[in-house]
Amino acid sequence: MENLFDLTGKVALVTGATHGLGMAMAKALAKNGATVVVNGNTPSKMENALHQYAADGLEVKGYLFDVTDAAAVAASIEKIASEVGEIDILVNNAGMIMRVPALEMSPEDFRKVVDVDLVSPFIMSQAVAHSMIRRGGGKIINICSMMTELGRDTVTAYAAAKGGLKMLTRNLATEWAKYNIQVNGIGPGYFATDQTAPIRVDGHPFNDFIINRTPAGKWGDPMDLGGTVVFLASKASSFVNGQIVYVDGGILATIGKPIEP
Ligand code: GCO
Ligand code: CA
Repeated sequence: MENLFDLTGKVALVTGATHGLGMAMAKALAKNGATVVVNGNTPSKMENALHQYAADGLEVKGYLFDVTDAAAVAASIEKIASEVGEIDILVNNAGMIMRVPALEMSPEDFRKVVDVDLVSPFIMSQAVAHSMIRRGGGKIINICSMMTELGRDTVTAYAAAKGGLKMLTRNLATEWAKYNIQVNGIGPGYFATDQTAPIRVDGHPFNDFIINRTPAGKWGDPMDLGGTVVFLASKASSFVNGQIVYVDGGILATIGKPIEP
């Protein structure tokens, strides 16, 4: 029987994949046969990341560029096409968060978060779409968040951007389905990464809150995203379009439970 999840012969680009969830997803795609291109923005982080991939026996290619810079993106996509191959799978993972009360947040900071978390997935998607259309299809996967559906104190800009990313996903799916491009999203719950390190420390009220709020009773392991990203990147999902798959240990299914005294 045909393996619907096999990614052999496909080129996948994962943005912001020098660490954290991006790295875990890039590894999952590589382990399932894809040729993986890793994007980052900091040379030292990229160097360190390439060592980590190699330590796992994975040969990935690293490209440094700023995903918010449309000209840099266009040039890099062209360079990747000639050096590695045209992109079949794009994972828009690069993101940023600022935890600032809404009353104190400057418009400049708000714009910065929206630029990285929402505008850049648009720039990236548009940059790969032309070649996907020419070659008969492709896969775009936008990394959303619990904040795509839920609010939380201090993350106004992030929530606004991640909510917008859901509708970017649906609208690109609407416009590009006819080209056999599937545009879907993954909404990770709370994962043990650098981004959540400041709020994950033992004894921090937020740490207890998340564990209590998550039916699975724990922070996610980045590798828990592997199956979903491979599914959405593969033939297995060829009629799945415009969906956000939440990988959250059950958070969105529940109102939560009382805190035990
Ligand atoms: C926060 C967290 C979240 C997570 C994740 C949740 O401050 O609440 O950092 O934003 O990073 O996106 O899905
Ligand atoms: Ca190919």
